[in-house]
Amino acid sequence: TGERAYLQLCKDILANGSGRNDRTNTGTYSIFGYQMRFNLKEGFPLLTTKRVPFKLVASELLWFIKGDTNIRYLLENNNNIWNEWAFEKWIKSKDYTGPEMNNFGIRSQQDEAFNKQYQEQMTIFKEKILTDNIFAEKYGHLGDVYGKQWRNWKTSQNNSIDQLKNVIEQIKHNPNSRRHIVSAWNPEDIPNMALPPCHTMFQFYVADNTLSCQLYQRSGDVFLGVPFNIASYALLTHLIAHECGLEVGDFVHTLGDAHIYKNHIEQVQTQLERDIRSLPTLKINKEKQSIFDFELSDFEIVDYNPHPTIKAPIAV
Ligand code: DHF
Ligand code: TMP
Repeated sequence: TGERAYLQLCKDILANGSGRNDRTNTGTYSIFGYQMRFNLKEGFPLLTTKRVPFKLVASELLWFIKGDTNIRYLLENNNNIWNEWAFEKWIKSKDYTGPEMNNFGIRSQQDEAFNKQYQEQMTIFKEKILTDNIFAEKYGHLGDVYGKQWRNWKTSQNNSIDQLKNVIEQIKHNPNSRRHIVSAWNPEDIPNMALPPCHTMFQFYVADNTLSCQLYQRSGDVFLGVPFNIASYALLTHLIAHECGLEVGDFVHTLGDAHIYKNHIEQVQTQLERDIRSLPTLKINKEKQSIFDFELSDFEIVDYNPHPTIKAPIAV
């Protein structure tokens, strides 16, 4: 199964990864270039060797599909996975007057007194995003990230391109095309993104009435981010196949810099000791057709009995 490939990736990094410093100053072990294949017919690829929170994966994907780039929608769905990157823009702005928060990611892990202050400021920030429209408009945005590029890529002629809608039309009407591509990597817009896209571009492929998808991910946090990315693109492939009347095929996951952060090593070792369980199944509300109409309540994961959650700090 694909999960075996994921665990093998972890083993390969631990055995052969180069120790290198990184932007976040956490330190990683990393390898360059890796490919995993998940046959979506075998089941839905949520890892079973630790619990992966499907609701958070699904609400983040719906947020991309809506073309939204403001964390307010995520917070409304109790999804906190992008908070740090909006918070960072807030504390660096001239409107922020609270205690100094530089390098909060690293410091909150090392200094308990600082962590308490950070948690307080984060709570205030989240509350303001949820309740203050003007504040949310100003400080909830992450810049021109995924949703913007997928749905509303700005051209030099001041038009916009809906890459996701176009690719679905092409899959329906020109399935043999070798150009079913969506790119989030927009060099002109990189400077105003909170984080340059990690899942950079993806391609679809139709054969024998079956839809496959390949993702190129330039940078993969193998313990925290990658399990989400696998589940997210598997869900996207299911949704597009559903709309186009196709079966699901493979999800092919190609990674550039595949790394394990040095403060995730124990967690990975714990996970590697666990046995793989049978995969869950995804159920999609059959009343709905278009990928643009789905809501969180239209998906359900059944028969998911994973090993317990393993917590780890995220590198900011
Ligand atoms: N930065 C880094 N360093 N790694 C990432 O994976 C990452 N991912 C981002 C944004 N920036 C990033 C967006 N995706 C989690 C998972 C995915 C994600 C961000 C965060 C995460 O923390 N997952 C936890 C559960 C979180 C929760 O329950 O709120 C996990 O255990 O899977
Ligand atoms: P970087 O921009 O310096 O590569 O840092 C981004 C980090 O976030 C890196 O550890 C990869 C990780 N990441 C994922 O693994 N998956 C994701 O979906 C996102 C947004 C980030």
